[in-house]
Amino acid sequence: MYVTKLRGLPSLFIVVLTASTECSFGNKLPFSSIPQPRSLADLEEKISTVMAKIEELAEGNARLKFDNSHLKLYNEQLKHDNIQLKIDNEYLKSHLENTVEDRLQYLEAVTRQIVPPTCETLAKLGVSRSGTYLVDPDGVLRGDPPIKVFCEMETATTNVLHDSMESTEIDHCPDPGCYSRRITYDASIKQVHALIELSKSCEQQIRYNCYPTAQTTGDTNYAWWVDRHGDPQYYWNGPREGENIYIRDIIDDCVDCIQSGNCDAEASQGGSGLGTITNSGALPITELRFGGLQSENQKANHTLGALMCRGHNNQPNHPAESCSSLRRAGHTRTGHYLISTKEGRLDVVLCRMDLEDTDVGFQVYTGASIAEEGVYFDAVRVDGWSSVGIIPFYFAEVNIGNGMDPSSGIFTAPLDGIYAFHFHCMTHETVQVLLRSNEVAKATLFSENESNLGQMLGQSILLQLQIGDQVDLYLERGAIQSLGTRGIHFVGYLLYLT
Ligand SMILES: [Ca+2]
Repeated sequence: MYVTKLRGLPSLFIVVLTASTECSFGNKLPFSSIPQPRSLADLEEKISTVMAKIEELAEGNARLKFDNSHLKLYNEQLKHDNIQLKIDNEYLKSHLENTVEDRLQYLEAVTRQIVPPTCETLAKLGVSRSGTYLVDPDGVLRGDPPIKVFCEMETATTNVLHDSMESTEIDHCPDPGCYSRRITYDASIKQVHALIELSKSCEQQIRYNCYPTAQTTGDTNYAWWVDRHGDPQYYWNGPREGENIYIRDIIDDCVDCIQSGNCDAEASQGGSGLGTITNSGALPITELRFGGLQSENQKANHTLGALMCRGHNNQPNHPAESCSSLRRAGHTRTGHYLISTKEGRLDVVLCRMDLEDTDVGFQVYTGASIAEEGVYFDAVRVDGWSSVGIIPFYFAEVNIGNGMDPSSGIFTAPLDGIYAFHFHCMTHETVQVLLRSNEVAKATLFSENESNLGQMLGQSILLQLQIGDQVDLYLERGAIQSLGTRGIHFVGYLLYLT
């Protein structure tokens, strides 16, 4: 029994059981914990115990294997879930980015519809932080797109920047204007012009630093700047277009080393000047030209400031002359406006502010006009008149528009238009009076009165007159009476402008 059992054991256990060792078989079955068998039965019992332990361990191992395979599966699932989460995350990120981009684009589109024309407007809206802003001087949703400018809010100044604001050394060359620097602005020239027209004042500063240089001497214009029209300008300060204000006039201590014979840069004296061009009609400066730098010892550099515009070019007291001038005055809404193209009259026009000034249909005449001041007169005689010729009057009861000269009896049309005239007088004899326009008879008042009885005569007429046309009453024969009762009236008034 012992042998059979013993033979049935794996050889490993024989070795294990016969060995006396300090080694341990895991924590659960230390060899030292197995007591030496005292008999066969005792040995069988020990073996049985060991076998039970082995089975227990085998079961544990099987559970571990099972758990391990499940863990593997779970791990695979986690990996899969992780990949899916990454995909979801990428999608969400992409979606979020798209959403943000969409919203930014939307906000930008909205912003472009509400950008103000100048920094002056922003300041009026309460914006107080100086910085870079979008403005649209030539109008929202038309013309050129908005431009970026620097708004200096303390003075509500719009600064248009350009590529020549840093100090730039002038290249050596001897001839007048041989050095050229073209100025590129951070805005279209159309927007720059619109900004200038909207503003009350604009200016641009230029700083010129020099060491001994010939360009400040004599009467030769070695330096000039080019205005918005492409014309050279030789004044370096103020608004004085057409004058020669040499650059030396704004510079202190710039010695001519050629003329003085001292071109030693160490010994020479430098100078610096600052000029401010304030002629809005010439701005912006589009090019700088310098010359006269012959010696290596001659040095000069220029710094051109931003175009600075401030204030608002308020609508003048007199009526606007066109839709364009209304637009420059800040009107942006399409609608009917009054403009004055001829003195004394206002024409009703439709201004399509959504169109360009040059578009057909930008300014449409409606045919309706009104006189700035009416034309009415009532000339009076208090006694009769019997001399052949133009009938004069004592005074005018009403003379709005000052068309009538009572003492001469001549009415001069102040406006183009259709006028009404009426003439009434007393008579007791044969009489003939002509109503004339520019000495041409247009109507006749006639009475053949043999009875010598007093009569009241009258005549009315409508005339289309041009400015300056003259109308009078001409007594051809007979006499008219008034009997001291204001019996003679010559009345006229403007009915409609043409
Ligand atoms: Ca625009």
